[in-house]
Amino acid sequence: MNKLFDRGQVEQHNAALSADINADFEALGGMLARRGQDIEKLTALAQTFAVALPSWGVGTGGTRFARFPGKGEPRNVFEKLDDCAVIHRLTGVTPAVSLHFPWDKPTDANELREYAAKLGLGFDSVNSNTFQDQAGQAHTYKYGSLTAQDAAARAQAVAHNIECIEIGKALGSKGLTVWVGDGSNFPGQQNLRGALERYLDSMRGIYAALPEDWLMYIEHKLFEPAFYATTIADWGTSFACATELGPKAKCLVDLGHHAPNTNIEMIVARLAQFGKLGGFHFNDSKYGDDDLDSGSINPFQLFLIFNELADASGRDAAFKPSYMLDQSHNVTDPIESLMNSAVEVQRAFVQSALVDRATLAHYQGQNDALQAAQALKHAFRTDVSPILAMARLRSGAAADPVACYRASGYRMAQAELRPARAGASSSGIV
Ligand SMILES: [Mn+2]
Repeated sequence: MNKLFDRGQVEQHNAALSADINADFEALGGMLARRGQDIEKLTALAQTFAVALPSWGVGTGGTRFARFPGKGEPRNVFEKLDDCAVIHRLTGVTPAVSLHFPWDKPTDANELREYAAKLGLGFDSVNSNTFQDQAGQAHTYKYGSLTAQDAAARAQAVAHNIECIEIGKALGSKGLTVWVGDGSNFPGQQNLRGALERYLDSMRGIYAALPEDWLMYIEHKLFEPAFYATTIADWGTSFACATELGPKAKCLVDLGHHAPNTNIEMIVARLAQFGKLGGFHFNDSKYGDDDLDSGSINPFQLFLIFNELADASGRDAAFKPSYMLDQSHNVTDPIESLMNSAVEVQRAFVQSALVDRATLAHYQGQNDALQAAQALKHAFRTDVSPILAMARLRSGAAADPVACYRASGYRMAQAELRPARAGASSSGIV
């Protein structure tokens, strides 16, 4: 458990850094005031930010070639929640966890819900898994799940999603994220239209089981594991299916699920315009679905996405897509990567609030492309770290989450408490 952080360690850590943070905060506040911006408002805004954690992210991910697990990795869903609680304790921005079934399937949902509540955690949307076969499963997903030719395999996949909803209801979740790897590896292998018709038919069965106050998130992905044609490959297909299914179906944008150089911020603008932007899986990529840490490769893209979200929020105060991290940590301590990534996404959120929208609109109206671009760059270049640190201090989190975590010895303590067990940890990337 995270008792380590209940012994005044965070307070001691913060006390040692608070003078420096106050000085940096004051200096930045003065600079922002000259631009007509209020650092107190920005800090209060930073404190409203939240991003959910993926339960599968607290274990080492790995690639299709190998996995090199670290010490003290969580071996079950309770230990995953323990690690998530540490991340929230130190960053103050990750109050909810997204579970993946059957990996995280509880024997007693109420027990799990109470356990999470004691840690100060809630549950974000739940995720189904029909991209691999489970032990003892009657029908294989080798040739697809929701789109399978075999009606029994499709029915099994629908039933699994409905079971996910039932578990999610017991946990207090309000959404189901559906990603399927269905598709084909050869031209001609599948009738492309027929596969999507079967998908929609299956999804209608799942949609019918959604509670009134739930949303269904449709996650698209360009390719992999299907390397010729993926059934839900792009935002257009996702949008068409969400529209076909009804108002409770929305599109989920996983940043890594696009071709390199795709203008993801424009996809965000389109989906927001037509009321179908449900949420995000944040990560970063260089080549494909790399699942690298958020903001590690292209922080400007992350900023531009949040710039579109700020624009959408300005048009509709009720606009509130859900935010979640979805990353694979292969060479870092997953807790450190998730803390850092949560802060990087929060950083882009705060930077987007620095954009002077009236000035930007003015330059756009004048067709002054250079100054319009500079209006964005001006916000992006501003180092808002003192705002983020102050927000953490005021929220009771750690001024420097990674430094506080390292000083605590949490990982070494877990290595003692959690001896590795073969096959005990499920970890995957979607
Ligand atoms: Mn994802």
